[in-house]
Amino acid sequence: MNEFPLEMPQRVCNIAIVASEFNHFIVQQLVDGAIDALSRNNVEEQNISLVWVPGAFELPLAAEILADAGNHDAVIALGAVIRGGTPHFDYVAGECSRGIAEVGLKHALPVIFGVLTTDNVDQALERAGSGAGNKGFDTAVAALQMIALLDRLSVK
Ligand code: INI
Repeated sequence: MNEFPLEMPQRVCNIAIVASEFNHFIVQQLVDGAIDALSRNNVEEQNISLVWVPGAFELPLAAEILADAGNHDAVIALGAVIRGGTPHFDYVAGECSRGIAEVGLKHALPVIFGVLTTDNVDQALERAGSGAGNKGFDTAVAALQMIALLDRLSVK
């Protein structure tokens, strides 16, 4: 049996983070968590690009541009869509997740979905806490694991 367990990459990785300004006080914590996870796994700041967009709806377009540029090993999309905050929650959250998935499949690149979709601010804050309770941290780990996997599967 050929098994491919989750591993970390054994090379220099270039990572792009796209983050939405909407609900900035939550998203900044996700960004901090992602950068923390990257630096704990030997990704240097000079190899991280951080791009801000107005809201989660704009994340797929920015992710597409970064993926198309071809100089990043993964794109991490971070945002917070809160149901209580908008009557068009379903449109924003739905289009965002669909678009992010589409970019990843189009480019065969890890494009990681780190967008919180919650009923209220308290739930979002719970998932943007420190360490393991931070979705940004988790998504950065997932990005690195996917880079290592794609390296081994030789699909890039
Ligand atoms: N964008 C978010 O990232 N989160 C939200 O909760 C949100 N709400 O509540 O509306 C939101 N709206 C803005 C949207 O993402 C776009 O920026 C806007 O519609 C312009 O295209």
